[in-house]
Amino acid sequence: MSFLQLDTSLPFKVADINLADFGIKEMALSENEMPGLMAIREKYGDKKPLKGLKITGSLHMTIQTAMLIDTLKELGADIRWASCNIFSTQDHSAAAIAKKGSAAVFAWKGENLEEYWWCTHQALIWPDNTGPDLIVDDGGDATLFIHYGVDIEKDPSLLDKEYDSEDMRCLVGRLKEVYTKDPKFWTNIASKVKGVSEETTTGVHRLYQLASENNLLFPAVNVNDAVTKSKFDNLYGCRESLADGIKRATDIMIAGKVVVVCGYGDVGKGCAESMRGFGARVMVTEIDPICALQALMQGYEVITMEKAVKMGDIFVSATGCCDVITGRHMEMMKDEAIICNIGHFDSEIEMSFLENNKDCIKENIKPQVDRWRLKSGKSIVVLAEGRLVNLGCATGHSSFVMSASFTNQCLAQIKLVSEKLEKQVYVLDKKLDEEVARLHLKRFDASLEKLTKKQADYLGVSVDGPFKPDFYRY
Ligand code: NAD
Ligand code: 9W1
Repeated sequence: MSFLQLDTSLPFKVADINLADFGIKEMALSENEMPGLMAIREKYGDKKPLKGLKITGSLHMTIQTAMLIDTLKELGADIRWASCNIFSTQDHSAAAIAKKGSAAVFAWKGENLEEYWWCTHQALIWPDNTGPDLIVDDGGDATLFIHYGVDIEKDPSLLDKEYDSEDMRCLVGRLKEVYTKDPKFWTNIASKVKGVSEETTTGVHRLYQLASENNLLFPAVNVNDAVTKSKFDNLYGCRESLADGIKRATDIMIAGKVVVVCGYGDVGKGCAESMRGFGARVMVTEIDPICALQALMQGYEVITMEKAVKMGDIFVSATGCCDVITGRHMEMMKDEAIICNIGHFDSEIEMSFLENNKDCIKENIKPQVDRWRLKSGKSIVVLAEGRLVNLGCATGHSSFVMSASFTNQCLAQIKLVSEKLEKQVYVLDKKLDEEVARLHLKRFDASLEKLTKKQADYLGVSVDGPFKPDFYRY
């Protein structure tokens, strides 16, 4: 197998370095919307808690991530970066980071998988052939790289296995090359890693699995489950980016339309509220009686897909489940109904019904917008090929949302270097969660009540928090 050669002396690889000034201007514009990150710079800029530490990042190379990188840099870190997704890089952001010299960055929009794993590898190894002290991971690929490298060094027969996924074939191809040169390479790298902070549900899930099998090679911090991360991602993020995606794709008027939101969890709650805000009549489908009742208490109609399919003008899946909008549903929909997904990245809409069916004819309107003519002669409009509409048809979450998330990342990195930790998965203290929220209050004219000693005793909490018990759900 031929593959892309590692070159640790390369300062960066981006699509177009000429986009840097645009990226730098957008970064400056985002400062006002990323108050958490700016406050971290202010608070720790002098102390430099990450001084001399090498950080590998594997996270969407966007303007918001560029702001995270510059913040970690200001805390003293020496940084290498790759995107965690082949499509999510904003090329002007990557160029900005390259030109500023904030990090050695290897990322461009539209990498192939071979290139993707080369970029991740490039981000993991420094010019002196050492690895990171710390990892910022989103989805777990940088963590996987090291862990699978070590697995192979313990059991080289893994190199000769057949791998189903193209991702694994690319990764193992690279690991094979490393193994023939140095059969202890990743074991040495892993022994020096102080820890990883993980951004997403999927990545966190992998970490708990590793920990439960006693195979976690370094401490990990679960950033995903901070309230100031997950609520912003799921509820407030999607509440704004769903409409952005639908409108950029179709320019449709939402007022007066019937919007069917499938799933009324955090994402569904945000989507329903947003669509109602535009003047749509919103209907909800659910399987869970508690969430269904919540939808009713907000004044939404709760019905089955069976009934909803005939009424909806716009369908939004937000369940995390599979086969939520099926071919059978599509056939019953009104002519020109719009269908989109903001939940699980590819399982919610049965795209195979359209794609593998000679009676369904695709007419591409523009990138990420297709009109499919069905057997009945009626058409439906499918956004982002059934994948995430807020990423495919818009640009993901706003800076403010990402600021909350990335402020947690910074605090997680500081935790990893300032505490003695076991090879386990930790969550951030509730007090830090409250701190992240507090830093974002500064963007507004908000001032909080302060508990007296008597009131604190009355509530059974300390005057300076945490203010809620561990099991509290926000
Ligand atoms: P959640 O578990 O809070 O909500 C999902 C809801 O869907 C639940 O209430 C569940 O009962 C319901 N549900 C499950 N199967 C169903 C079905 N067949 N029909 C109707 N309802 C059904 O999860 P969440 O936080 O709202 O996240 C939902 C999905 O959105 C996840 O896959 C998550 O990864 C994804 N997500 C996407 C983005 C984005 O930017 N696009 C951001 C955050 C989360
Ligand atoms: N993350 N900076 C696409 C984003 C892909 C993406 C993805 C975000 C951000 C959900 C993170 C086309 C940014 C990211 C812009 C973009 C995500 C996947 C962000 C929203 C999550 C699988 N997941 N996210 N901004 N692509 O918005 O880092 O425009």
